[in-house]
Amino acid sequence: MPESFLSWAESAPEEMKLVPTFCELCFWNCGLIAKVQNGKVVKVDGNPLSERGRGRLCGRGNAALGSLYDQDRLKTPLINIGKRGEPKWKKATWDEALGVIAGKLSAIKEKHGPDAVALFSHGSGGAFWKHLLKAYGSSYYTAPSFAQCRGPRDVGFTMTFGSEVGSPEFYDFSQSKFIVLLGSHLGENAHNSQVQDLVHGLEQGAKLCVVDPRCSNIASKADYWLPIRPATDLALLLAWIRIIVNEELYDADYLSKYASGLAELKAAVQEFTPEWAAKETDIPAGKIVEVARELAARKPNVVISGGRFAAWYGDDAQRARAIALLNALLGSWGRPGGIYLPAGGGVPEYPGLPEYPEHTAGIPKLDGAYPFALSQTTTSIRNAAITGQPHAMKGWLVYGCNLMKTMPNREETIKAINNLDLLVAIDIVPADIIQWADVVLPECTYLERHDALSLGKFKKFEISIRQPAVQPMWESKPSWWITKELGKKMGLETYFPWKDGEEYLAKRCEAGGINYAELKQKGVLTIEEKSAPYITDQNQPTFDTPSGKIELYSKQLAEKGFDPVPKYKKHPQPPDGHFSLLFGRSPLHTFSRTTNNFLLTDLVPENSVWISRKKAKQLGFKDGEYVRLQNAAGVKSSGTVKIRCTERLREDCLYMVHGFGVHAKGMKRADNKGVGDEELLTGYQIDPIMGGTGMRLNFVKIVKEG
Ligand SMILES: Nc1nc2c(c(=O)[nH]1)N[C@H]1C(S)=C(S)[C@@H](COP(=O)(O)OP(=O)(O)OC[C@H]3O[C@@H](n4cnc5c(=O)[nH]c(N)nc54)[C@H](O)[C@@H]3O)O[C@H]1N2
Ligand SMILES: Nc1nc2c(c(=O)[nH]1)N[C@H]1C(S)=C(S)[C@@H](COP(=O)(O)OP(=O)(O)OC[C@H]3O[C@@H](n4cnc5c(=O)[nH]c(N)nc54)[C@H](O)[C@@H]3O)O[C@H]1N2
Ligand code: SF4
Ligand SMILES: [Mo]
Repeated sequence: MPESFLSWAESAPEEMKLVPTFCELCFWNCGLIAKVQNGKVVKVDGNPLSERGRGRLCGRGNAALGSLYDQDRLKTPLINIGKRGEPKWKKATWDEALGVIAGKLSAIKEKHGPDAVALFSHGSGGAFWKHLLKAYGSSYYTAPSFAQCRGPRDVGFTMTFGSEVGSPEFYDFSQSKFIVLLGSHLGENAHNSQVQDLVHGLEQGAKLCVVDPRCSNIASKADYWLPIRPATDLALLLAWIRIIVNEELYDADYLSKYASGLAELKAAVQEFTPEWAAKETDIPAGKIVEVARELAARKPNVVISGGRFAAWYGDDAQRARAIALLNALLGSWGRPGGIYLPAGGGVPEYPGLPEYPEHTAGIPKLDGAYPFALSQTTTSIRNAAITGQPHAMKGWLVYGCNLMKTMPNREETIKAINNLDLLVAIDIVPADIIQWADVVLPECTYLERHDALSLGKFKKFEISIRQPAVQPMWESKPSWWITKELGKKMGLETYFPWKDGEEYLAKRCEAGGINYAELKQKGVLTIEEKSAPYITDQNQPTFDTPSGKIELYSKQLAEKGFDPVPKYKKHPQPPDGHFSLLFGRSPLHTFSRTTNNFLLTDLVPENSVWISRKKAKQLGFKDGEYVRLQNAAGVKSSGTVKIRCTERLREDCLYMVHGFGVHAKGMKRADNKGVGDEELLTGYQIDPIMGGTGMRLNFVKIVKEG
């Protein structure tokens, strides 16, 4: 037993203090209660008041102490006096580090204007950085969680229903009678309450169809597992739409009230017969028809979900639209067991803040080429940094994003970074991106800080508070403090009037009529007033599309030269000797965020590459053998990964979980463990509708080590 533990255990135990806050080991933000004794967090439990977890935490959430007490954490601000990518670190005081940043940001603004600076952000503290960026005068706020994740889905649904499907998603799984998951491995994707809802729905007798080239954990519990040929999901979806339309299995009353374009939709899908789709997808025509009829028989209490990660093949907004169309035809939007209508609600910003400076007039938009980008894309910002077009891009603030691992084509990211005058990384551990930063700022972890509120639009509106369970360790600081101090150095102090994180939260609550003392004590407050999740005579839905209806045929897409009803496009299949590279999530890790967490690395220290047992035998590979991977463009993985032979995968695919293959010496447990899928994702295809990057189109072979 380590000595430090003994000395702690032997000191007179103080009374246990309970601090309600919320988890940041992923973005579900489950409410938790930290148990604190003698100045240490000794355990975390789920907060029963939180709709996101309902008293439970997932495996990662339970491992909070492994992140908090990770000795590899960033401890002081750092300034790189070496080269980018081969850093030599000089420890700096906060005053010195923030001074360097403020100086560089002012110089960039003077020479190129404020729009030459962008913020990449993922996580709750990002709100303070966004505020700082806007006060500085830039509007370039971006995140890989849009263009490299759920952006295409949000756009596909917005084109159809006029609104997104939400995050957390408005899926009413617990009351569903039929659930279809396409490329979504819910359960391994461990979004807490959503997994609970799915399990509850199945217990109540919901039928489940999982479309996945891999027999995922959830596929193993399904009534139908359809092992689809990768990159052909749209063929299956269009065939299902055709069956439902031709056999009039749709919800006719619902469509006549709320939708437009049924006749045009019907005409557009006639070529997509089940027999045609069977050839594309490898799923027998009879099965395609059977599932469509079973699904339609349970309308409107159905959800068809394409998961959250939607950046697959570059025509992803259209695939998402096909999924939205199926939900629309079966009347699931606004119905029990379908997609519920989220509660309204909000909390005002801190009162009395000055207006942000006007956005620079006449400056060309970075995403101008993608007419339906709902959010700024990372790739356009990267391109601007590489080319200087359509305007200069010289400074990046990177908050909680590990861009070296989360944007496709690392070479392009490096090229862009090398053109910058400033890269600031705000992180908690010395992750891959840190090696490319000029200045590194150590944020304290979520158990040590106040943060922006987390607002949840569930059936009821929910407000969660983050508050420190313990004091920040070493020199680490919360974002509300870092941005305030940086703001001061840049002459922006009027934008940061709060005394501290607590006063910031208390004032916002006061402005919104929310009892701060109660929030602080309970951790989560639920507002019932605006709750009306289902359509009734008194509760009619509104659709924020140009026509005010659900658009089965999209005029706005047609007007911009896109298909008003999705059309199928054949995607390349693997060349000889290669496999489609599939990737997903480890239930016990969040991307690379947790790969150094000592509680989780004990359980899952590295990833493996799945291959069908038959193929492995043919190619002479053994279970447990370490190999390298090489993509069709000739790029070889820098590390090695263990083979896992399985019956649960198509023969033309390989599968691995994302997050491993960290290359960061300071992260001792994670460095060089396993292989990162991103090293092999050199190819990507941009969605012309919204700028998302399809990344599932890379083909890979296995090469013997040595
Ligand atoms: N534990 C854990 N949970 C997480 C996360 C995490 O890091 N860890 N991350 C969260 C985030 S941000 C996201 S976006 C979600 C992502 O979670 P999901 O939305 O569920 O999506 P993916 O990770 O893309 O899903 C991977 C599955 O898609 C299958 N697949 C691959 N190619 C194809 C194809 O062409 N067609 C079909 N039908 N299936 C295919 C793979 O075999 C795999 O089973 O997970 C969230 N939840
Ligand atoms: N190749 C490939 N690329 C992908 C994906 C994939 O599966 N494969 N998935 C895509 C998806 S779904 C998404 S959502 C994006 C996510 O991509 P990103 O937005 O880049 O997010 P993460 O990978 O979560 O970034 C994690 C970084 O945040 C740091 N961090 C953790 N906690 C804190 C904190 O409290 N404060 C601060 N300041 N930093 C913290 C971690 O140490 C790490 O460096 O990636 C996308 N890109
Ligand atoms: S799902 Fe797990 S990791 Fe994500 S917020 Fe909830 S407990 Fe934390
Ligand atoms: Mo994501």
